[in-house]
Amino acid sequence: MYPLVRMTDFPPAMLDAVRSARHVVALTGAGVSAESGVPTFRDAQTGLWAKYDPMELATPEAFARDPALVSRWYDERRQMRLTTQPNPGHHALVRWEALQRAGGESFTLLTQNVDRLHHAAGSVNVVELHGSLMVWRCTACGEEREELGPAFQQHPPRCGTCGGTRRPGVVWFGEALPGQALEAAFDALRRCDLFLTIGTSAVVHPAASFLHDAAEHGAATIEINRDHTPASDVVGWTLRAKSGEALPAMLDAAFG
Ligand code: BV8
Ligand code: ZN
Repeated sequence: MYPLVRMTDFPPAMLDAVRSARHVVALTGAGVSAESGVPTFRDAQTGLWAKYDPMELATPEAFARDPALVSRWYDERRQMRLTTQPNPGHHALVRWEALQRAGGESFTLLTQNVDRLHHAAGSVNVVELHGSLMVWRCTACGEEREELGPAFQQHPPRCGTCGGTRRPGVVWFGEALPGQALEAAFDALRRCDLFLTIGTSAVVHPAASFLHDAAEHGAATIEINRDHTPASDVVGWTLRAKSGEALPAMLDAAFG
């Protein structure tokens, strides 16, 4: 049986772990952006995309087979993201990072999300494990640009410098995570004394293994998720709640 925590009575030991942590690492997934209106990665696709499996589309093979289709899918997600705002869960993580830094401690935000809502909320030390939907990279010369404008006219878009084909700057299934991101993640995991897994189904690797790495180094572990996940059975505490409610409530209970 896993240690299910209700929002009304946070265990004192859990609040002590939050208060006393010197190196906090928070791993976030699509559930943290859900309350901003961004569909989670595994939510049933809607409309035109209902007949596609995101696991199929988020691959280099899909882009090679039908670059226009995959470019359109990502551009639609990019357009949708431009209409969204960070939610109280994002803002609570910004508050927590500021509290840690004010106390000379550290806070590392490892995100699987590609929507840059953590940046929009004001998080500083963010490690994008799976790249970003808002950045598009030329497959020929490698030029990268953050795209905050209207839908592309052409799918896939062309590089302004060399005319090459541009792709979304995300990490697809079967692609290696950026070396720098992995290095930053492992460095933070080695030092962390409190690890949180928030709004992620905890099935995508290597991010899903970070909880085990942290626990191996003796970190206390907390999950915040609306549903049960494989992580629920191994964490110290699991809050069955929405991150936009649980994070602010937990910080208020711990820090006032
Ligand atoms: C790699 C970008 C090697 C694109 C994504 C070991 C074991 C098994 C498999 C593997 C393994 N190692 C590698 C693999 C293969 C694969 C993998 O993990 N497959 C799994 C699925 C079986 N991994 C890879 O391919 C990785 N690459 O390892 O490369 C390599 C090395 C050298 C050289 C070459 C290769 C690459 C993985 C990255 C893939 N790209 N995204 C895009 O976004 O389109 S992953 C994708 O899934 C998203 O980024 C998403 O963030 C991520 C994880 O999903 P979640 O964030 O968890 O979202 P999900 O919808 O699943 O869950 C949401 C959760 O929130 C749910 O639990 C829900 O209940 C909860 N929730 C909802 N609302 C709320 C909430 N919780 C709280 N509050 C709420 N309001
Ligand atoms: Zn180019």
